[in-house]
Amino acid sequence: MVGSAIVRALQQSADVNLVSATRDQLDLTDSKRVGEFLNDNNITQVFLAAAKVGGIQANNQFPADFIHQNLMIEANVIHSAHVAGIDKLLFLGSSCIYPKLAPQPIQEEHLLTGYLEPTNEPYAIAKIAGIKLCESYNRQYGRDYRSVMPTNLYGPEDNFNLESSHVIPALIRKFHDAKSRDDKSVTIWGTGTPRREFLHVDDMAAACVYVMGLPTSRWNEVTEPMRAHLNVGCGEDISILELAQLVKRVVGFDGDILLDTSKPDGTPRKLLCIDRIKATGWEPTIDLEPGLSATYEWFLSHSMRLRT
Ligand code: GFB
Repeated sequence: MVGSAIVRALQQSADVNLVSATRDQLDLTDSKRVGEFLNDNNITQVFLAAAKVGGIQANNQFPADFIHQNLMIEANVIHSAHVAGIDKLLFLGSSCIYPKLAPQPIQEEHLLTGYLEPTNEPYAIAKIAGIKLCESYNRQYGRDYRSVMPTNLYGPEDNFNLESSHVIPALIRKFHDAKSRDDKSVTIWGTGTPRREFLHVDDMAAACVYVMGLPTSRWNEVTEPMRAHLNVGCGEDISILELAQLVKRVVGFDGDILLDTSKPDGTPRKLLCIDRIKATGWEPTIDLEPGLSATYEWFLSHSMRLRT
């Protein structure tokens, strides 16, 4: 989802020559192939958006896959970029790197100040390792490897599989299916009280291109004193029950919303402080309701392909 959005954003610049590979063409867990790819293609900048990702249940069920695949991808791409002499790289992390009970809104400085949320700790540890890889190649070799920490993302090309998806695609699919079947209710997971912040993936892609383009002096200034990572979010959060009511309205479902409290809530709140990136001049542009409507439109036009 994020990779395609970054490609769409980069395609708007005439002076960018994009080099990309599909998963079938290049397995990022294969260090030899990654090394050859980065070495042989005359690459000057790397956007590392690829990751093994999933919602709360997938993270909880497959912790080994989440930590192993993400560590492999990051270590291979970041190290091989350095070996290939590539000076600029942008690594995408996640807001789950921060402690479960971090003060809200969460500032960049809160990294490694407390325990992580157990449902996604292995994924979060891998993402923290990615930030530290970038920081270490900068310290030891003078590279300019930057990291951005997105809040929960949504939009076109999301995963709509109910077992492995994040909450927004799950709710779009649940309400759409319930409407098609004329069901009386839709069941959502947990207590509905956790709060999440959501950013449309096109805003995230714009932020990635923008951050990659910041002059080094400006990046250093805005990320002081860590010079490691920048949060990217929309600055507002909403409870899961409120989100469900919004998706219900966007999809046009008339029935009730039920709660399955046997499912985990995850972290109680995850709102990023975006003061630092805003100070550089970047702003999100897509509000949640129109963003959800556009994502539902995308789902409708791709629903045959998404029937899994
Ligand atoms: O988006 P989500 O799966 O991930 O769930 P996290 C967010 C909240 O929505 C949780 C609730 O409180 C879920 O219990 N929820 C309600 C649902 N109904 C549903 C549903 O039908 N499906 C899903 N998936 N959730 C993930 C991390 O955490 O966030 C990842 O596990 C990553 O590592 C990602 O960081 C951004 O926000 O809880």
